[in-house]
Amino acid sequence: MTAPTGGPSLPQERRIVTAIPGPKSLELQARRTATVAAGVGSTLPVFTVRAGGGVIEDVDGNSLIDFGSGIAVTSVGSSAEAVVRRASAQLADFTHTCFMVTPYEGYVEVCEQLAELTPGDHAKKSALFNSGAEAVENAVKIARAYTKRQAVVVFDHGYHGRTNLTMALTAKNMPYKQGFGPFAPEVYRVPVAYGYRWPTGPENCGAEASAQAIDQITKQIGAENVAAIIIEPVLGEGGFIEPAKGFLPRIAQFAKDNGIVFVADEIQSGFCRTGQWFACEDEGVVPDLITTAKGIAGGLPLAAVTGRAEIMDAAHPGGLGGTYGGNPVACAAALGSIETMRELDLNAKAKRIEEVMKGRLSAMQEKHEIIGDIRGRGAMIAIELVEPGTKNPDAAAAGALAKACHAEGLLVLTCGTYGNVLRFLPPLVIGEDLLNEGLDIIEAAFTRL
Ligand code: PLZ
Repeated sequence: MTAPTGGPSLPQERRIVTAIPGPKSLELQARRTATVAAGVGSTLPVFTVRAGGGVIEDVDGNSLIDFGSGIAVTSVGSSAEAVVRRASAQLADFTHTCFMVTPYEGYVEVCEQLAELTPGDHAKKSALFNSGAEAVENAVKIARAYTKRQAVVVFDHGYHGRTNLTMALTAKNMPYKQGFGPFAPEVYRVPVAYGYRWPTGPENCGAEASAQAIDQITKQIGAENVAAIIIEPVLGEGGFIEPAKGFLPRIAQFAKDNGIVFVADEIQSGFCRTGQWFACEDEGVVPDLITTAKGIAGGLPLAAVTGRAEIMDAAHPGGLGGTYGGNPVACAAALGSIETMRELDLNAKAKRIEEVMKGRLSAMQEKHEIIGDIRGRGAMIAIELVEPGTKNPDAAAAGALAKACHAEGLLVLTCGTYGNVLRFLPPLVIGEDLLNEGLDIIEAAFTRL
């Protein structure tokens, strides 16, 4: 791997000088608790002062290895040179005009890049927004305008955001939906091909799950009423579930045959995260619309809907937008982020991370029966923890392991419908030494558990 990016003065090392969190973080946490709403959580309340490459430095002088990338955002690192340079220059020129008032080139350039990078060689257009949830909401608006239909189909274990419509699209109740209803209507959930938990085994899963999903759509909703089918090509918050082979192409074909807009939500899986620009490329699926956010802009808030020009143009002028959507600083950051991905070949980096991680995790699985499944692609890798000898989810173990890693200065995240998945999302620019050191910490945590 080439040298990681990040502020040049930020040493790429793990350094633990206090308890985690340290005294200064605890002080800040007390202030935070007094003023920040309880509904906004934090995985690990160490307060950050600098971050870049593969590390996060806190107010107490600790340097943590980052296996989270701010939830799959800082693929190029949290202070990538091209992102900082381009965003700073843009900040000095102008911060905002509102693209709907007077436009600027950066927005157009990002849309050009999206047209080039997303799958398919059809004519494409994009619209830019601030957050992933907003992109998904707009994909639904566009699909409804195009099809003049209302129903939206989503999948078990799917996650699409926290706004009212995207809460409805999201599968898991706690913590995302509990107490926040009523939810938007005309949203229908069907089975997904979760190989590890499929009753007749992973070999049969793709065919059987797609047949079940299609049967439910046709019998319970009516294909002619469906505007959009929305799926994450690798399901993120739901547990890094790669739909069993055959499932995505079959569902995409069904959508095509029935005039339904097929939407790939690549907000977590996109932009080199899985070792390809977009995860749906793995099975050659070409979505009608694709939603992106997170990794696109190296940490600045930017999101997009990209897709077939005729579908994107179905919404009337003025029908899409928002004050800040496609903010010029965020667009400059996106151009810096995409430049970095190309220059450092971050797809190759992600594939190398997969190789290293899966090798080490497989060796751990041989010793620790609690590791039921290892899955994911590129630098989107997870292990599902179960009670030994069963497939009963062990959420307590996932929590305990994450805590043990945090105490040693490795930031890891959990996920999964059952809360029993440990997920690893390192920045793609992490050095291989740090990657292995992080895996050493995970291994030691398993041994101690
Ligand atoms: N679609 C596939 O992964 C965001 C959310 C974490 P926003 N995932 C992390 C949390 O607890 O809020 C996500 C995603 C997929 C949509 C979204 C929503 O993106 O930018 O958080 O709105």
